[in-house]
Amino acid sequence: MATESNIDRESSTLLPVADDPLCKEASLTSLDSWITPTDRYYVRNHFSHVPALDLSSWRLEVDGLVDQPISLAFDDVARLPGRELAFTMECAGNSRSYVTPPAEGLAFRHGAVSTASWKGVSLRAVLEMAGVQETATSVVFEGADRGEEEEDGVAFELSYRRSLPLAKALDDDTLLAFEMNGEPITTNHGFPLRLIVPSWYGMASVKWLTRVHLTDQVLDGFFQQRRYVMINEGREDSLEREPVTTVLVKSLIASPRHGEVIQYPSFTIRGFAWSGEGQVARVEVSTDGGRTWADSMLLGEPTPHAWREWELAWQVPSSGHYLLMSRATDSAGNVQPGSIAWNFRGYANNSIHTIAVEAPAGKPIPS
Ligand SMILES: Nc1nc2c(c(=O)[nH]1)N[C@H]1C(S)=C(S)[C@@H](COP(=O)(O)O)O[C@H]1N2
Ligand SMILES: [Mo]
Repeated sequence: MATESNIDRESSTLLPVADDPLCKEASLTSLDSWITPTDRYYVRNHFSHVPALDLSSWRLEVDGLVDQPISLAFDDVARLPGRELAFTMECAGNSRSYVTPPAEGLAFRHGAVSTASWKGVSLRAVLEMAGVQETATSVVFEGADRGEEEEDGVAFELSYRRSLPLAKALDDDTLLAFEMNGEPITTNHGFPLRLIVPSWYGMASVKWLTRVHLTDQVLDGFFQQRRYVMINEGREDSLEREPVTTVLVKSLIASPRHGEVIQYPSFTIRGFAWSGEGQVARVEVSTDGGRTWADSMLLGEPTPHAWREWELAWQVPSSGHYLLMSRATDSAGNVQPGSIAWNFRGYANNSIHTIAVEAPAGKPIPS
């Protein structure tokens, strides 16, 4: 498959989405390994300012409804019992470019999803050091990045803040991570410490973490109430602003890529599938635009928080144009839809991935 590996090499760098704030996405053909190498992992920043934090002066403040507010140095966190897990992180805005009619927000194609091995400590261990008071119901996380946003023509300065329900914060797999793929987390991915919230869309995993605040209030923050809420079609005053939380079941075809001229008569279609609501139970593939479906083979072992690779050996019947689709089902019975219910910001687009490929006329190329 010489041609295919050439394609992989050509497109292995991240694709630009925005320069300011910096946002880059993976190319689908570069997603050719279960763990995404850090230089191929998507980047989603909200501000121009990317904090360059100094390890010796950095502190993590834990305060609010706690028995004892604490201020931790990096080593105080790093010496707690370690925990490492593989987690597939997907931006809630991934695949937004394919929402119709077009939705507000950055034009991510399908590459705002990546998988890394994250090492750190359970957030729970740090919360227990401070002692969570009985009245606390949620935990607010603050990053060191600051910048401007604008609403109704009024500009204001803010930092990146998000809250989690206390029960989710106390989950053993909610991590304070300091290593990504065996190295200290890089500047763009949140050095020196970031939150990792498995099963939830990426916005929950706060980077450049400096403060953890226990509270009994609902956070009225910009990134909590104005962004990452579902604003569906309908009258403004009847809107139900449901928060964006758990990642919906989804699969992508990583190879071939859209528009590829494929080798045939046999071609291995491969990709990834994931769900925040359970394990991936099956991934079906259609090579005829959705008229018929075949079960792909799930590769490797299931893991609690990371995607599953799948493949299907396709016997291409003849030259021509083909529409390939993949459709995942999770263990909770959720199936990818043909299209999503439109929402104003185009969040959580988990509709079936469809690509067009061509098997050229002429002599089939033996593989
Ligand atoms: N402090 C801070 N944390 C943040 C963000 C941010 O802009 N600032 N972006 C969030 C969003 S929307 C996503 S999808 C992920 C992206 O993480 P990555 O850049 O490491 O891929 O980080 C989240 N955490
Ligand atoms: Mo995101």
